[in-house]
Amino acid sequence: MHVRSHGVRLRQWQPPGTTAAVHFVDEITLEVHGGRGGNGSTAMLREKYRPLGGPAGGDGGNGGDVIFEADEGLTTLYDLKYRRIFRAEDGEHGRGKDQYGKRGESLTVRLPVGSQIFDAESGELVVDLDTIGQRFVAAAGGRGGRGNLHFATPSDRAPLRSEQGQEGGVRKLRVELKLLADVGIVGFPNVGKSTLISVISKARPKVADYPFTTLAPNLGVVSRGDERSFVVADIPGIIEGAADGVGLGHRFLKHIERTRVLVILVSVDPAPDRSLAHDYKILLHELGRFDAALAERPCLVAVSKTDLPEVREALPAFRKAMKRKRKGIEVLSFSAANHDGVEVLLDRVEALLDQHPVPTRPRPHPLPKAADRPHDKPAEE
Ligand SMILES: Nc1nc2c(ncn2[C@@H]2O[C@H](COP(=O)(O)OP(=O)(O)OP(=O)(O)O)[C@@H](O)[C@H]2O)c(=O)[nH]1
Ligand SMILES: [Mg+2]
Repeated sequence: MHVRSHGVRLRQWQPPGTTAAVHFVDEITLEVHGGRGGNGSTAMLREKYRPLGGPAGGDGGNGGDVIFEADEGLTTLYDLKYRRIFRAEDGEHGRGKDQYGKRGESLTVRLPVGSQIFDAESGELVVDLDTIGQRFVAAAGGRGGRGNLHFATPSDRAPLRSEQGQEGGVRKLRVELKLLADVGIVGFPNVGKSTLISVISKARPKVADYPFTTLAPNLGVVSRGDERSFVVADIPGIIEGAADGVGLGHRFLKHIERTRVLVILVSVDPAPDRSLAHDYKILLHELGRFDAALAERPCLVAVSKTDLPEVREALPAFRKAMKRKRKGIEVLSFSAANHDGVEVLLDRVEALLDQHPVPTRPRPHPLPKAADRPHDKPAEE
């Protein structure tokens, strides 16, 4: 495909059949600036009948914080891509007549659950927003300065002293999204991964009969009964050589790195060098090349499109081969077209999830309340 950029013709490779640019971004760097604290005021009360009313300069308000919040409704960092600096509001300056400045508004930045925040300079992991609703103060606001009414002493009843507000915290951070899902669906292009997720959840990814229809991960919530649900991720197709960048490469495998269970989908493809057993082998090999732990992840193998006669014909030989080579791995089959076997597949996924419960993560710390934070404490005399 050719595109024009600044009048220059550029050659750009895209997977066959794709045209749309993808609004999926999984890494950004940004700067967060806490609001500056307002200055304390130096003022004397002078009223008509109280000429020596004393110091009356109020405190400056604290600057607002920049707060990150993990939002389950987001699956990409795209919305933040073009906004590099996030600044919370400054605190107001204190004024005369004992008036305190207003606290600066905090700025809440919503990030997808699974966003990991790193210090951009040291590379150190600052926080992993892996829990829905988790909040984290990325940059604290500066403390407001005290006004002169705090500095009166018996010997100095009219102090001219007040404090400047403090600068807010500033940090350069890198946000890397690794989606959080319970189940990852992996397979060659066109095997019906997106069709499956559209049948078992409310997700409606694009489905089409050409490879690389899916260009970015999709998440779907599978509800089972009233109480139970799990999150499934459909990622772009994997092909031989993905580790070397063939097709869409390995880029999206990181989004299933944190799943508990994989469903490896295979189906019959007209390409001459492909077979169910061949595809399965390649997929495991590519998973292992990306991350050895991923190839070891508890998994189910499922053969899709069983409504097609050629799939049904290929099934017995595949089952036999799997029994020989991979004892203990369950081979299921289903058709997303007529829903045959879909419920059984979900039962088996659920059972496997039960065997591999979520590792217990410590609950995130609640945000400090205003009264607990040093710069929010009432100024000391
Ligand atoms: N007959 C039949 N066709 C199916 C079934 N499931 C999916 N298909 C068709 O297979 C083609 C590919 O389906 P997708 O769901 O887009 O496949 P995918 O694995 O997501 O493909 P990529 O996103 O390109 O990796 C589409 O034409 C679907 O209609 C099925 O159960 N039976
Ligand atoms: Mg797809």
